[in-house]
Amino acid sequence: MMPRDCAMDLFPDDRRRLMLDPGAVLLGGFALPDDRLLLEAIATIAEAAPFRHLETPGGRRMSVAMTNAGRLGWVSDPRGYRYDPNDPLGGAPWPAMPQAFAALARNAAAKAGFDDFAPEACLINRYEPGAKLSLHQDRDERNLDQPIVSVSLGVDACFLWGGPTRADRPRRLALHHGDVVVWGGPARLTFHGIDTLAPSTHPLTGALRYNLTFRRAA
Ligand code: MD6
Ligand code: FE
Repeated sequence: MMPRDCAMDLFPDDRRRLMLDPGAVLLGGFALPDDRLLLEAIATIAEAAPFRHLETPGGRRMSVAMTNAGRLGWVSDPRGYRYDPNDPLGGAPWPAMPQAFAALARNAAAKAGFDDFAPEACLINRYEPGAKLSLHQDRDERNLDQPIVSVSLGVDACFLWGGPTRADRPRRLALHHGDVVVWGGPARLTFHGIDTLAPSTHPLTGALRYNLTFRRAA
């Protein structure tokens, strides 16, 4: 079940390839053929680098649990946001990015018009019912020429998709299991977030939603 008022839940034909804005494309169901493989890889990564609730620079515990794969991982703590080659829990390098992750991200980016996307960071978000991600820009990457590729798995979510300033009232777009959003060019710094996850179940993930975001960080 979607949150009551996630208005933009489109017909399948409309969401195969939907321009959200210049530079931002929804590829509905693009990751479906890989769903089980992706979820197994997430479980393996989480054995080495467990999901954890990071603290924001303002001292609040994030409701979304996170981990990373790849040469760099995104972390937040009271000192700020940054990319770190090592997991602060234990100090070891983040688990390597699985081949299947890199290939999916590259293919999705190419389909959206961004050739040769070679991500070095994969942030993995895990949402329980009640978790949310407030409106934000992804601007901790040094290379803003590169897009971000975002993969949704599990329970449906309502994507809040704003504009270039925090004051732009966000539109609300349903994201389903297997959806991929590619975000770059003129849309790269668009404000966005995820509304509070409603209680629901998915056959492969139970009550949870996972999101992979692939970035070129440095
Ligand atoms: C999420 N996604 O879908 C959170 N950021 O769980 C993001 O914050 C995001 O979907 C940049 C580009 C695409 C995204
Ligand atoms: Fe983001």
